[in-house]
Amino acid sequence: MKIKQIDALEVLDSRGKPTIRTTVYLEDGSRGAAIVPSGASAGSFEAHELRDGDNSRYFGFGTLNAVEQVKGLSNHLIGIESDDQNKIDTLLIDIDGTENKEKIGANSILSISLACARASTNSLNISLYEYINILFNNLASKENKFSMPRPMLNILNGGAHANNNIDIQEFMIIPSNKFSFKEGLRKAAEVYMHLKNNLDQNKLSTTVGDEGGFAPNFESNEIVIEEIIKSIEETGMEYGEDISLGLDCASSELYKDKIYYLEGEGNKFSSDEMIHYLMDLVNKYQIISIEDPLDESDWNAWKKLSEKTNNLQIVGDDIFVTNKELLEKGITEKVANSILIKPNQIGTLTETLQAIDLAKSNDYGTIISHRSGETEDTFISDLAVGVDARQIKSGAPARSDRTAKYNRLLIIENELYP
Ligand code: 2PG
Ligand code: MG
Repeated sequence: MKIKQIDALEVLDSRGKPTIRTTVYLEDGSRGAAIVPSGASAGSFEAHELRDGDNSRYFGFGTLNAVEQVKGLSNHLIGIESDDQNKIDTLLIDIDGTENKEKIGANSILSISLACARASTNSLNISLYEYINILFNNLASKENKFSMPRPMLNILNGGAHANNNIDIQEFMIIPSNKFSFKEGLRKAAEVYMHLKNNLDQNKLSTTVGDEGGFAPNFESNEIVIEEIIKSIEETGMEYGEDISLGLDCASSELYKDKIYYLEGEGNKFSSDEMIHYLMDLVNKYQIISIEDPLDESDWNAWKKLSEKTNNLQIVGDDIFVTNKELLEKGITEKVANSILIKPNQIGTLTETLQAIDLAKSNDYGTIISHRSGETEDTFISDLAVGVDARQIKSGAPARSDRTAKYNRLLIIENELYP
């Protein structure tokens, strides 16, 4: 159905910072809206996020320029078929004309791109995950069915997402894939509740970080891991069998002048020492997934780490930034074996789907991800199901910006497997 009008608004994300919400109106009266999230530990190669820089509003974080950009683009898009996602995204990329979308802003562009998909879905009267599946299969090298993703729930926050002394950014519990989504989520939520009681009893803070995980001070990463394993076992589950552990080290945040600074536990590591430290953690605690173990520029160390492991999931976030050229380089150089997918790192739905396809055709795992600055928008839940991504991370099983995604998945599961 043809696009009739596009409008945008400055709204707030879960950290109280402004972001952009765009609505696409179609000629048949349907409409679709999307709100774009935003990161704190953003990779330097991410597409550009347009902020006003006007310190008299929101400390410079305002998005009024982005809103104006979207309104200005309206004229170029009116009359185009909203389900011609490739044409829309290519047009937006061409109008911007820069390498990393710095003129119009990846936030402005993505808000239009996603809102077009939503509007088309509403016009066709199908579910968003079904629509995404059609789009994806049109460009993918293999046919993809729907699948419910395995959640990775960040229940303890450190790094740039909390003001505690923990260096590792995310400690994620991962329910076994022998469970349905609903069962896995329940078990993870029970562990989260139990961990809260344990922290409380030990007089540790139960306030939460950006992604809903607890954020107390601890002496070391090892103690955090042991505390989480204890909570899993005390909840009546078998660690490793029912629930496993994954980490996001967000190491680009720890790296300066070729040294990794783990200030919280008073450690300073070269790349080789960092690999050694992390592999010790992985082996000692049977960790199954590790994201950004090394800095985004430390490719040689990434290669070394990737060679060392067989069964470990090694996830590239800042190093790949959902960018198919960087992923291509990773595949050629045998770096990592999975990619974190964040649509706002690249800026259009089409490019996001292309990165997922490239990963899947090379047997790289795909994990659809939220940002630390989130909203009520649940697009990533439908994305995970529609592209058969198998995994999603959306923070703790708490706080509406996080649970909105898990709740949407409960609804989809109920629709697919009533
Ligand atoms: C990450 C993300 C999401 P941010 O590093 O994986 O958890 O954090 O959005 O701050 O980049
Ligand atoms: Mg990350």
